[in-house]
Amino acid sequence: MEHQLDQIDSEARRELEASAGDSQKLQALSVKYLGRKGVLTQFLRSIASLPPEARPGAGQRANAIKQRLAADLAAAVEALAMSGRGATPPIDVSLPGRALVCGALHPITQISGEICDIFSRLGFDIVEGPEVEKDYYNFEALNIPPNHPARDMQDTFFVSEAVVLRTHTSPLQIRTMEKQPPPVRIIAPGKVFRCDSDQTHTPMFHQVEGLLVDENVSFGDLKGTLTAFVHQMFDEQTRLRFRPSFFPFTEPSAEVDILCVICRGQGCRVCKQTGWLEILGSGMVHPAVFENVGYDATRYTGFAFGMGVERIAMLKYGIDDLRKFFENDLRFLSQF
Ligand code: 2NM
Repeated sequence: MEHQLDQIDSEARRELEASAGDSQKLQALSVKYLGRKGVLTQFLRSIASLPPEARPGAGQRANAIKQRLAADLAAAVEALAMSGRGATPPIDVSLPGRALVCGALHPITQISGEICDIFSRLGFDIVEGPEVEKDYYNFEALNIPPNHPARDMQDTFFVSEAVVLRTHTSPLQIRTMEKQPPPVRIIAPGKVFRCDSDQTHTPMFHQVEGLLVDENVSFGDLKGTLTAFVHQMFDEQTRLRFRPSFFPFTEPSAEVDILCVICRGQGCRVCKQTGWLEILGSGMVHPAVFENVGYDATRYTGFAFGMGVERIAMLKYGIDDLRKFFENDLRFLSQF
């Protein structure tokens, strides 16, 4: 019995020495001696059939051999791994690095920034303010009467009777005029909210509105400023037209159309066969608005305008579905 253990021990050590540089051989050795059907495991099992007085000695001896072999095997595997030749393949320093996945600005943020940059260069300051507004700033001060359709529960998110989610960024123009005397040249970008949701409307979208007030500001200044904007935003050749319109806060009012970017004026589905695309609303600030903020309407005049950022982005990039901006599909977003 003792002789058999000695043989197992010396054989195992001889094999370990021969396998030291090879992780597969070391693994096989571990199975051969220590595995469930391994040599030592089976020897330990066979002890039960020895005469009782022989069992303790044989058991102790076999366990000691087993433990030493396990420790030596572990040490050999560790040494191999440290040498870089083991189970872990050596590092290939010539492999190209992995590119970092880099975030980017959302296309709506980019376009909103581009619009603001154009007006900044024309001398406008950027102002921001609350998305939750008093009814006064969102409607009343802007000359929107209590029975106006824009005030309908259907279109406006009410927080309480006198507080709403702003439906445009014009409240910022009122807040700015309340705080400072003319001249005023500001641009107000931000989120706005309307109780509306279908193919072409989302309950939240982005607007940029602008306001310029001074002495002797004319409709010609409005036309020149917005023409300069359109030529920088689209391209220098873009044709545009001013079409009479109506807003409660401006008089006279005009909407600006550009020649359809899809059909170049021939008439198509996108421009509904008109050859033109509406891109913004504008007008000369209504004297009633000046009165509400304490400006002298006999001394000052001004123009204002507003545009939807999603709409500008769709026209500029030829995107046909507004909802793409809100789905956060990186395959779409990373194109910009
Ligand atoms: C528009 C169109 C026309 C506008 C007017 C004002 C204010 F405060 F001066 F009265 N802010 N924004 C305005 C005028 C907005 O958006 C389509």
